[in-house]
Amino acid sequence: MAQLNDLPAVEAAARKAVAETTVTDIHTHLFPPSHGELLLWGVDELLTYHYLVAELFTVAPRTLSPDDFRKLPKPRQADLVWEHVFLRHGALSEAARGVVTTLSSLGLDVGGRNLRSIREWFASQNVDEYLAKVFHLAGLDYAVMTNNPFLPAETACWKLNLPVPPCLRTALRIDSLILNWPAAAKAMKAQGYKTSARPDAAGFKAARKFLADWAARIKPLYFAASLPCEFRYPSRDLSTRLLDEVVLPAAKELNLPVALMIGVRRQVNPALGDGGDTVGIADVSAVQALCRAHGDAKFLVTMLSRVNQHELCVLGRKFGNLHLFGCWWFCNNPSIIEEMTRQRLELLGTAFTCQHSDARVLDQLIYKWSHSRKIVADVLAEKYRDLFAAGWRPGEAEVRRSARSILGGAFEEFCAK
Ligand code: RAT
Ligand code: ZN
Repeated sequence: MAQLNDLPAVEAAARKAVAETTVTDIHTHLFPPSHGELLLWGVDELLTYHYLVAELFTVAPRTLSPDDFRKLPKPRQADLVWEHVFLRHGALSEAARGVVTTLSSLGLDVGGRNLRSIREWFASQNVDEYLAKVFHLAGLDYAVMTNNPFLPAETACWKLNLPVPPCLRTALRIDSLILNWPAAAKAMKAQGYKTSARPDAAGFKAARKFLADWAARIKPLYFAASLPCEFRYPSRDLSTRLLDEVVLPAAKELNLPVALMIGVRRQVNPALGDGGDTVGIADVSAVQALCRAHGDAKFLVTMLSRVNQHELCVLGRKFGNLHLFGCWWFCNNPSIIEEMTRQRLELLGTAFTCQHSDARVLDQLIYKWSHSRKIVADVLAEKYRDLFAAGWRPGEAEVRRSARSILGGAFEEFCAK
């Protein structure tokens, strides 16, 4: 084993390992090209990402209302974001810089600020080849999609058995099952399951069958739900019964983890659509109670509020059935990624997943991963420097193993448990 004998060599090895390791992106909103318009890609989709639409309305003239904006064709919406966020206000936010990184990495002259020529380049791309190119540039083996069996637009595609490239894996999204039984029951009923708005044993049995059938069809890596900051467990809400009597029994039976993304406060400004959600401080003891009450289930957890991160990290040390992942949504900013990654390494070693992209637009994989890799490399180099100074002498392979662990290896190990 090649030992690294001085401090600069150790640091360099950590940076190289993060730069070169293949990443597994465990939560995205991508779709296979065969699912048509569900897969978003290209410069107009990049510019109209809901993070940027929300930013537009912090600087747009009062004469532009979100309703009027929504009625415009996509390229016109993109023009408005380009004009107000990028040209007039300088593109400094993480979401705006991300567009710049992405276009530059594709070899486009974003510095020239010529949106028309950038659009022409995208118009000449073939989506399948482009997908392969993006995965190559981002350095990913695969990305996990978000597949919602309660949405007809998505289920219709799965029922056609369309091809899915191996770089896209599935996750079964079940928010409405946990949070809105009447809506979930209606959707399941429309697919032939014996459910009704009344939550009862027969309906729950049908719902478990629904999950098992969809799991057999799309072979998900996990079940997933994003939950409000008010989420409590146990509680008198129906969500506790649905977790205890439907979701967790199905997950245990199939040996699938349940991913819980906790802390969103939905639609504080509904006019902004997807951009209208915000963050609230959530209750980490709900995760504690779940891990304890269901020791035979596995939980992948990320939380949205920076305030919850330390408590969650400590909890990650207490339960082998809890795996922390990602710097979610409003935490996916350099300053917070750095803090969270350092905190997690200090409390958990390498038994966590430091990031996921949450990409909604294929091309975003490029910037989300290049920005995150840079920060993760800095933190890992710092930690190896400190470890070397303390007297440990790691080899290159050991450093590479650590990098891979926090960028997908630990997730795979947890799923395989
Ligand atoms: O990050 C996002 O794009 C959010 O809108 C949500 O999709 C969130 O990640 C979720 O999965 O609920
Ligand atoms: Zn998401």
